[in-house]
Amino acid sequence: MDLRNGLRPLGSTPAEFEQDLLSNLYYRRGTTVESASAQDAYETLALTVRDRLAARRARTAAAQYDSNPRWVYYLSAEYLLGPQLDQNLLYSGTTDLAPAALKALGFDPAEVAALDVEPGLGNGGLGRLAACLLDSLATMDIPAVGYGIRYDLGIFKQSFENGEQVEKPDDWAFQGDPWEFPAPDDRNRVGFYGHVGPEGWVPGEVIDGEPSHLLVPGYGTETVNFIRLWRARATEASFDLSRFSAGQYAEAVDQAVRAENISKVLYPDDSTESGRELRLKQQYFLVSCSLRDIIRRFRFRNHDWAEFPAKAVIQLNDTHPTLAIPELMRLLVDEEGLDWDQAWSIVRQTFAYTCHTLLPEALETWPVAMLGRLLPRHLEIIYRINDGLLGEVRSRFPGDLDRVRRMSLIQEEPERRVRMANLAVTGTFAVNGVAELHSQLLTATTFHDFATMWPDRFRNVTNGVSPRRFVRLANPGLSSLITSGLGTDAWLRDLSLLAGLAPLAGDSAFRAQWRTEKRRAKAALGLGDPGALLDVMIKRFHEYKRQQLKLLHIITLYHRLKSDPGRFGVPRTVLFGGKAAPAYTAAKSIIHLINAVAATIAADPVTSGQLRVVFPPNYNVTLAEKIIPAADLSEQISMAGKEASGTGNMKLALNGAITIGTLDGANVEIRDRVGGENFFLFGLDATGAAALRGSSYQPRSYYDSDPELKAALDAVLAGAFGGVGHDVAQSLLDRDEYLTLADYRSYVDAQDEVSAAWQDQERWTRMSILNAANSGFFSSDRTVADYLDRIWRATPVRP
Ligand code: OAK
Repeated sequence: MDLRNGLRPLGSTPAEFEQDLLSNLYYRRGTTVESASAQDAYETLALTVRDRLAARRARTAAAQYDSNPRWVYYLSAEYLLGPQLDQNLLYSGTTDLAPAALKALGFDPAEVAALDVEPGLGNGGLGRLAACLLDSLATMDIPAVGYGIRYDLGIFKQSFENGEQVEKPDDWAFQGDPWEFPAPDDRNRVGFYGHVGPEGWVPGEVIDGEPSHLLVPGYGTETVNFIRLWRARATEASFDLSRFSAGQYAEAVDQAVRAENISKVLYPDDSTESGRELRLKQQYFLVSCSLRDIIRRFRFRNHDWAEFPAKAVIQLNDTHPTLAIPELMRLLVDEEGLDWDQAWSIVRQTFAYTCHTLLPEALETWPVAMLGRLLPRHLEIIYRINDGLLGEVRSRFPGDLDRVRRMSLIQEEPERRVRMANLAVTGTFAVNGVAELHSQLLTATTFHDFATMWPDRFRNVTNGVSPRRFVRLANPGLSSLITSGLGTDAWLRDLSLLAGLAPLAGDSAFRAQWRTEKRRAKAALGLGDPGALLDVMIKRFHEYKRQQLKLLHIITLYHRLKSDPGRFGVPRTVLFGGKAAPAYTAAKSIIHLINAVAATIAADPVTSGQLRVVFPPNYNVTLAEKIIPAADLSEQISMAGKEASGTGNMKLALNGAITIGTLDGANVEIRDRVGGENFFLFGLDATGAAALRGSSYQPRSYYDSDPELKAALDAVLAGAFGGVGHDVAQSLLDRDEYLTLADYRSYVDAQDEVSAAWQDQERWTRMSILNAANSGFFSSDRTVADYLDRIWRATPVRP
């Protein structure tokens, strides 16, 4: 089959693009230039750009079909793709054509571009990583498909009312999504509940999963891969026909409405387990639909099940899709008639698992009772996998009952629960952490028993970020400067070339241009004085990330300013961005206090021009792309041993921000590469932090012995910030689970070094350039290369 034949090539001249735009406006949007709204123009532009990618997709599919390669299948409950228009314009080479054509037809390109809505189908780092990896897979011509859920409502929209976070639903696709291709023919039926009888599992409820595709173009290559997102659809069986014919219409569709709830909403918990049955249903829904699709694709060209692992590697993005392991066992044993051992061998060669956390509370477990009710056959399979696992543990470590208890897939106390991480480790050939330190800590702590038994299963793949999105698209000015400095734009596909910027750090003319770009980005953010140091902390709110530590520093600066306005260091703007899970009270209190402190500082004339705190609401990928280019200082201040990797740290360093950070996650590797002299290090390391946590940590002793710390906390306790934040201060004094007070002095001292460094702008710029120059390692292309080498073993197919 040659899908390359018969395709009319789409034009790349301005006239052809304009013609296509016009034709799409008439024939596909069904309107005219005279009556078209900006929304019509936007949707039409999207179709016109999408068509160019679709043509490349057809050529990619043909080449991939011809070569019958090993496919990388990425299973993820979350994708934070970011805005699509800018990226698809760039990747289709129409960035200049599009605005010109829009103008020629009488539309305002800026107004049209502003209508692009980012699909917020993820919470934070895990979802954004998935998007960066797919970008790199396509750019590197690797046959890959991402599978996920098409949530009707994405991550909630955050606003502030009286400084407190308020959540509103994110109905991102209410206008329809012009980037999406619905594929209703590829529906799959998914069962839930019911019982296991002699004839096998008889589900008590069935629903359909209906896919749609989003194209994932590679940069600088023809390849276009795709993501397949599933939405739940009621089947005919969900409509109660007897009620319908009795005229009880609302009751008749009740069950159908409930069935479609499965893909209704993204759970807004980041790194915290929530344990609701609907979420378990979502997970199985994703897994069941995706595996059926993978098998259908396998069967297209192959016949022998033994070939399956050679044709498919399935990466589990954390434990959310781990039910894929018992589900593939069920399909192979119950539906395909393979024997258990054969099936287990296939499963064990097919799946790999990435762990994204070190927080014990983020390790998913499901009540045995709930799982057994929802998926009775899967629970049986999990028990049988557990028998095999515990048999191996007993024979390797005879008499070690405690080890058996720890490694079991079933936790017994206080309630019987299935441990999804243990299942993921047991059913895969590779388990990876996402930064060197994280991978080490996983084998030393979380998975110590498993790493003892199966040392070869564990590896590291340090995260990375897409230089296309987070440098080229986010920061076009700096990108041009980099290209002119290096004399090539090849760095966009080989980020190690950034090393060529290092000598330019010594060139004062280049430094001046670099500073100009930073100031331009700051001016574009519109935060006032672009001469002020822009100090940025952008990430989800979590106590382990320690936004509260940054806040104590701000209060300290404020106190210093009040006591001696003449002696203040350098003008600073501190910018926060991020959401808190709606049920995470402590994180929401920290948000409230930040806004209260920002208001107090803004209202006090003594701070004017010296200190500002800003907190734009609803931090998302769109906003990240505006903030990151402008940042001077990158706050990466988690308690050491808690942040698995971080990826914002990489994006900021690549854009020339200098990090102030602990030795946590990928900060360690950033510092190794950019050099200790270009990084502001502070605080306890992971060993020191664990030791202090394990002893009888007394936060109050730091409060008692440090007058500036005491003054900061006392001010909060006394209600100096509109009476807000008493709970935050009290919890720091009483418990301080994440050692904020222990690291306070070291942090404030490091911030004083930051201020001193800023006063020498030539030095600062050198440091900034060296951060970018030495961060080429943090491209997600390198991450994908590492996955290919250490886990996936797939090879490129070029269309
Ligand atoms: C979300 C849900 C469950 C477990 C982990 C997460 C998550 O987002 N983890 C984050 O993943 C990022 C990508 O690997 C890391 O950079 C972050 O450190 C980690 O918190």
